[in-house]
Amino acid sequence: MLNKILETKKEEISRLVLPEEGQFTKRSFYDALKNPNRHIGLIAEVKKASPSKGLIKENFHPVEIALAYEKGGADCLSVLTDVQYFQGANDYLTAVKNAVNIPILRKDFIIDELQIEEARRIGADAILLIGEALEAERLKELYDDAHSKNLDVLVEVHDIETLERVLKVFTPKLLGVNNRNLKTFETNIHQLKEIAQLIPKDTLLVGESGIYTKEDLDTVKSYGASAVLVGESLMRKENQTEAIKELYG
Ligand code: IGP
Repeated sequence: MLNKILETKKEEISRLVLPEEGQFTKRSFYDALKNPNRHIGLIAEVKKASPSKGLIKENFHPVEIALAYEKGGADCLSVLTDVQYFQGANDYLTAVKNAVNIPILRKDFIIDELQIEEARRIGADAILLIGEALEAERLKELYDDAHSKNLDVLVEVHDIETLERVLKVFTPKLLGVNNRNLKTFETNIHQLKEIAQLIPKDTLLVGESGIYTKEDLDTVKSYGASAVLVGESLMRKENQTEAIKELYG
């Protein structure tokens, strides 16, 4: 699946036309997670659909969802911009940025500097870089490029092998462990346990995917995560403010 998505991205990049510069104030994604509102930080994801679950939210209104997340005390938001596989859009991110006051992660499959410039221009405060999608040296180049554009970076890995490959080259400030296996789509929150032990102590750890309950939250916290990234379980509820309150108990 990941390979298929990356093929699509290469094709998209070949015909990418950068949008006009927008007028946005940069918000620090990293600082927001470093000083979370609750005992464990929350990146709440605006997610309409996914390749594994299909359509998650009918009557999808990204700005309403984002405002409800902010009201519920989310520290940051993640907005899917991939069109083909996640039914996301750059316009959703820009609309959300203009509506809320918290930092926003552009959730997409970034493999080129052009996409980073695009992220900046549409109003993102941070980007995602996926360890399984890039050579570690290339990941570091894109990581540096994003920082030179004043964007924060969430580096995501799924397994220990990828983490070790990345750590040989550099130490990310923010590291996400995706509990979802991108080959099988299965999620296993215990994926974090072993990986967490290998993470340098100044790196902020984010547990991603497959988090549904307060127990899950407590489990990933006990494994050392400072924050979680939650999409589906919050999106499926009627009211996203209440959904966050329920999750935190
Ligand atoms: C959210 P979930 O299981 O709560 O909906 O997961 C987020 O972690 C997931 O959407 C995600 C993702 C990604 C999506 C993690 N890494 C990379 C697209 C690309």
